[in-house]
Amino acid sequence: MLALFYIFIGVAIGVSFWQVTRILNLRSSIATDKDNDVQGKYFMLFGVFLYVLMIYCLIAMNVIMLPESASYEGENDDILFNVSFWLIGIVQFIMQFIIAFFTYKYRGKKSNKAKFYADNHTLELIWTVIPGIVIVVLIGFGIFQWTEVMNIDESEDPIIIEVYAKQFAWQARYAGADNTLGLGNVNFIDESSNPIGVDMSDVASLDDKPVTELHLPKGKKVLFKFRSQDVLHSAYMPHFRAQMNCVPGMVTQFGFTPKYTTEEMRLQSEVVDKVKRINKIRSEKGEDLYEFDYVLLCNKICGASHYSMQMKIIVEEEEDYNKWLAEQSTYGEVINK
Ligand SMILES: [Cu+2]
Repeated sequence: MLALFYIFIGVAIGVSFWQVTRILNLRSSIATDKDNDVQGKYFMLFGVFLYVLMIYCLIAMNVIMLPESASYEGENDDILFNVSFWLIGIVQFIMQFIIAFFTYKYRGKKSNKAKFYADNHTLELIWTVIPGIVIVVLIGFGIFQWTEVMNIDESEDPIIIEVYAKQFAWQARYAGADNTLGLGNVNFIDESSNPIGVDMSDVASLDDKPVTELHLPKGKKVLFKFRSQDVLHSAYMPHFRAQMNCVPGMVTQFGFTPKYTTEEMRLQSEVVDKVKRINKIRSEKGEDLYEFDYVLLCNKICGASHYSMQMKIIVEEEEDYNKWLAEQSTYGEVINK
């Protein structure tokens, strides 16, 4: 398939060069009605080709889209995405036809005379006001959604987790029994005993729990706070529709409420189909089979091993989550060992 694509690109570049040389020859001649007729029909054909390509992409590429949002807040992201997608899709479907058809309909003819048509206030009002209203509604909805995931009310007691980025790994810290993260600063970093620079003189640090895997309880609001040690990273949790830059020298945040446990998500038909497709490719290559897991990725090209910045996320029932969390050691316990 890729080879076919390269051949297509090669042919397209060749045809472009050939056409450019033909344009240079045209300087000495004028296009006839027959030329315009042929070019107009070619353009209509090109329009049909675009429709076929678009419909093919819609069907063939739909399978690589993410499954349903695994967070309650992400549902609004999906609504916004779908509304924007269909709006743009319908407008472009109509415009594509108008561009192709009018190019043919008004092709050059010796007998035609151009009409002088300066402006039309009604038309201009329509195509300014309608897109204006649509954009205000879409952006307004986006701002509402942004506020919902950014301004988490800490008095409502969300679970607070720090996600720490550095080239090229994620680390995380749970806020412990007091649900307050101890202070952190790069000056406290010690690669062997304190890799993420937690301030051990802050009493809030002692019950914090460092972990290498994220566990989240289903149905409880989680507030993530991000730090970066070195360069810009971006914490991306695609299944929850969440992404935030991790910026050295400052703390950024977002929050969401997980909707499905990992086990529930594995049973969803969209996920089952996706896993089947991936495993078909993997087994053909003789690779290990894949099992669905939520994942935290880095979505900022932060260096050579950027792609290896991944952390597994497990969403489970609250009971299992509490059990797992109780098994994790606090900084205080680690120091006293
Ligand atoms: Cu990164």
